[in-house]
Amino acid sequence: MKTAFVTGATAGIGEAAVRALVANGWRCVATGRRKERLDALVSELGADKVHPAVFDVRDEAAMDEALANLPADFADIDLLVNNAGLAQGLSPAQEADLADWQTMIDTNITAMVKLTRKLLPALIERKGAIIAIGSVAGNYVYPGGNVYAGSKAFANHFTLALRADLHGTGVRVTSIEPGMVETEFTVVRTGSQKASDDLYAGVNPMTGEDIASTILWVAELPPHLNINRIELMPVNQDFAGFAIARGEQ
Ligand code: NDP
Ligand code: 8X3
Repeated sequence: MKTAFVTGATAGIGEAAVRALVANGWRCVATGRRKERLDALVSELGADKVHPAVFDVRDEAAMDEALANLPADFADIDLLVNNAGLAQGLSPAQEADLADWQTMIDTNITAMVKLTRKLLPALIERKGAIIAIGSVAGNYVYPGGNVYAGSKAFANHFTLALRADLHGTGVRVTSIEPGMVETEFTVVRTGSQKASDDLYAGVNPMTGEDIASTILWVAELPPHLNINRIELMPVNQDFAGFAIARGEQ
């Protein structure tokens, strides 16, 4: 039985990924700050299938402790799913709260690279795989995207760059870059719980399950095959053109 380490498994894409992987015979280390959500996953899917690792990914000491305390059955990681992340603020750069920017950098960039670096020797030893959830926001910019978009451009590119360093090791690396997915991310992003403020309302967005099936598909490909990157959007999302302002600047 193979073992996956899925960050951000208390909600959205990560939670759906754990369900999909376990349903297909994987064991999962499921991480997040909300212990009760992880405990519920363990109750539902079984303690032999899910190990809850409760820690804030920005806390390196807590990350180290979680890695050092993996039970024997969950200690040999075959797949790292770098998923935990968030968009916070998304106001114009000139109005942005620096604390929001720092949170996104710490979570979407710093935590991801630290965890990846710590798991790389084990992943190389097992000829494992890394799947990272980047974003279309890393490929196309939009107003208010600023640091979120930058952090996801980093995620997309760091993941691709890992392929170069891991050349010849047998480790597979894939960047999955979704557009709009209806998850708790949409609430954090808009800063509102009101459905009428939901940016994704009426879009018929993708679901966590849509992305989880993609993760599962990539994870189960034959070992000689590497998908470098996948970009997905709901049909109702597309690219905007250039914005043009006329007159004196
Ligand atoms: P959710 O808000 O539903 O889930 C986010 C997950 O990340 C939660 O499990 C949360 O766990 C975890 N997380 C966030 N901050 C921390 C932290 N400091 N420490 C530990 N865990 C943390 O969002 P999604 O499922 O949509 O997002 C998952 C990934 O997908 C993100 O990287 C996001 O950027 C990306 N993405 C999302 C898109 C979308 O439209 N939804 C589109 C493209 C990419 P907890 O709060 O319990 O700690
Ligand atoms: C967010 C993707 O399309 O909502 O990562 O900006 S999108």
